[in-house]
Amino acid sequence: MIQLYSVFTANGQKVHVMLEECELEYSAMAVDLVGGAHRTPEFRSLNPFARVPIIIDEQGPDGNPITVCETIAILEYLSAKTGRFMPSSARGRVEVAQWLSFITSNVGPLFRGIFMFSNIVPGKIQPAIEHFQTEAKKAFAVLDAYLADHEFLAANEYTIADINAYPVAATSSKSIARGLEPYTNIRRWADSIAKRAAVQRGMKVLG
Ligand SMILES: N[C@@H](CCC(=O)N[C@@H](CS)C(=O)NCC(=O)O)C(=O)O
Repeated sequence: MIQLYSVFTANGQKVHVMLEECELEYSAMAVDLVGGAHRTPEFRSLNPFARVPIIIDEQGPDGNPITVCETIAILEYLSAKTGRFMPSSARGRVEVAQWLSFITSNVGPLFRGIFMFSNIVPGKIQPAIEHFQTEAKKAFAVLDAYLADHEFLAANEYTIADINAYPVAATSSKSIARGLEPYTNIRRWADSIAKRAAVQRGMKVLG
């Protein structure tokens, strides 16, 4: 059994979709970020950076429980545990690593910037919001150009790179004007992923 601590956001959805895709047994617990539940000493003992999602797998690689935080680490861990959603070729695995990094290191923080300056930082600093929106659109243009002649992000197959990117396209994109409307290739890719039953279930977890 896997214990999941998470929230109904794109970062959470990446892990929720992966758990559903891998058909793993898990129990989901919503963490009250607004109330500060992630800043308690108990929570920091799981993730010192005080962020979700986190999983605790009772059956870790050595048979003992393991705690995993950071979405990329969780996706890679579950992929290795189940032997799924990772290309068999070394070249394909490099492509997966590149797209995991591009989405999580570059695109995710841009949407976090939009969220923080729109909702958390006092004063609604419009130039900051516009800066992050402009940069997020540039990143989507890169993704869109790539998907013009690729069915999936890596190795011509559905992998954790797609699972990591899909919730950003489906959920985070709502915070830029016109959402995914200008990005026809991202829409084609996202529409095909949205048809998967596991994705449909995962996207609703904790919603
Ligand atoms: N790099 C982290 C980012 C996770 C993250 O930003 N989580 C947000 C929720 S989507 C969070 O826990 N925010 C709490 C806070 O910033 O205080 C990952 O990939 O898991």
